[in-house]
Amino acid sequence: MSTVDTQVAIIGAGPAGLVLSHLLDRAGIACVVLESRSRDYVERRVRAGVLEQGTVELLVDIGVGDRLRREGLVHHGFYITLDGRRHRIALSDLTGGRTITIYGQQEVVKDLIAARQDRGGEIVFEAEEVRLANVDTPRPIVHYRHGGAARELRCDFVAGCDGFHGVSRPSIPPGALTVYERAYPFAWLGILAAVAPSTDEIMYARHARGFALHSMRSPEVSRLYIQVDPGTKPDDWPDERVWEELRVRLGSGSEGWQLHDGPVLEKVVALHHSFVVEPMQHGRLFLAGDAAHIVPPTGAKGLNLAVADVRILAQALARFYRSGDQEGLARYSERCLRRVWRVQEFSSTLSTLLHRLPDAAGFDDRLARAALEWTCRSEAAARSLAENYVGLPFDDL
Ligand code: FAS
Ligand code: PHB
Repeated sequence: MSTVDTQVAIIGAGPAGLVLSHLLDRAGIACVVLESRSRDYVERRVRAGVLEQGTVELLVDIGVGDRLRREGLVHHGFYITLDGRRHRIALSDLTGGRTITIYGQQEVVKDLIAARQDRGGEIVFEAEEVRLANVDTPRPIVHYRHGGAARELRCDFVAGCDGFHGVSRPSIPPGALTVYERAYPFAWLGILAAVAPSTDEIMYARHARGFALHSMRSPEVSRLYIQVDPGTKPDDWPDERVWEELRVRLGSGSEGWQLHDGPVLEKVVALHHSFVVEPMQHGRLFLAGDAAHIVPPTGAKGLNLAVADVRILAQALARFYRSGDQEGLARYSERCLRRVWRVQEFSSTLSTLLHRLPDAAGFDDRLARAALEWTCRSEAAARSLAENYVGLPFDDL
């Protein structure tokens, strides 16, 4: 049995765990990241694509922003198409110049891992059978297997950054957590396509046949989604059927706009789910990111919320190691949850407004249409949408 001592054990090398490792390193706090998958797997996993202004500023600040600055697509607005008519939400004009940046999550993860390794940081990939122990004592232990051998990581704190399906949250006694969740009666079928985006900014569409979204990853690669039933399998939708549905819902051919199709590189189905656990801490175990909360992807918030959590956690840990002051740690959950519920409310409302609801011709559908029309007409309503979409400044909440 090999035993290693550190200050903070970080479970998971997703955006939350990796950003935390950089922030702790900068504060002179020792940490080890344990990741169950291979480096290649986590660097290829296609997920988020929209970075809030605050997330970009933080990534630049920790010294992993060079490629992001070079290759990220900065957007000053996005479109909402309502039954074929396009409206632009002028994000920067409505928020005093704030922007979003399109840059794939896997690119962020690649940059974070490369920089961490360049700075001699320790990331253990393919760590198997990770198990947490003694998290309600001053010296938690993380047991795991690596290279066929049993290992122990002894630490002061554990950061549970292992996503929704990780081991951290389930290691907390059920009675100690309150779970809030909501399932949505729709899902997204998402494609990655080797074709130049047909729009200069992200385009959301509310259509009688259901939601559609045109996003991108680069000047050569498009990312598109359509609303489907939750039980849908990727093979239920042959490529041509996906493109045909996208053309209809996005209004290709109207207002002189055409959607260009191309080879489909990847096809996934993503469920819509809202989930929050309170508190986000148990003893010396602190949950961050998807390990503590899931938001429906409509607001493009998941990755950004994970970064906001670990920023607060790093500040609290730095304060503790600097002066022994535990107040930041004691208030970690409360501070994170203020932003988590703001983002949950925003993402849940946007999902309901933009998707075709089961009672498609009913009262709720009419309400959603009216709310969306108002957002496209009222500057005050558009400003509220824009402020939430670009991301509220970290210290505003
Ligand atoms: P992650 O899930 O990214 O990372 C957790 C890590 O822990 C993983 O690498 C996992 O392998 C590892 N792990 C799990 N169990 C472990 C164990 N037992 N031991 C060790 N390691 C373990 N968000 C957006 O903002 N915009 C989007 O467009 C968007 N699109 C999405 C599309 C899809 C299909 C999905 C699933 C999510 C999407 N999200 C999007 C949300 C997504 O970006 C998450 O919010 C984000 O990955 C959260 O980051 P982490 O909390 O770091 O969790
Ligand atoms: C994406 O680019 O994957 C994306 C963009 C906007 C969203 C969700 C996902 O709301």
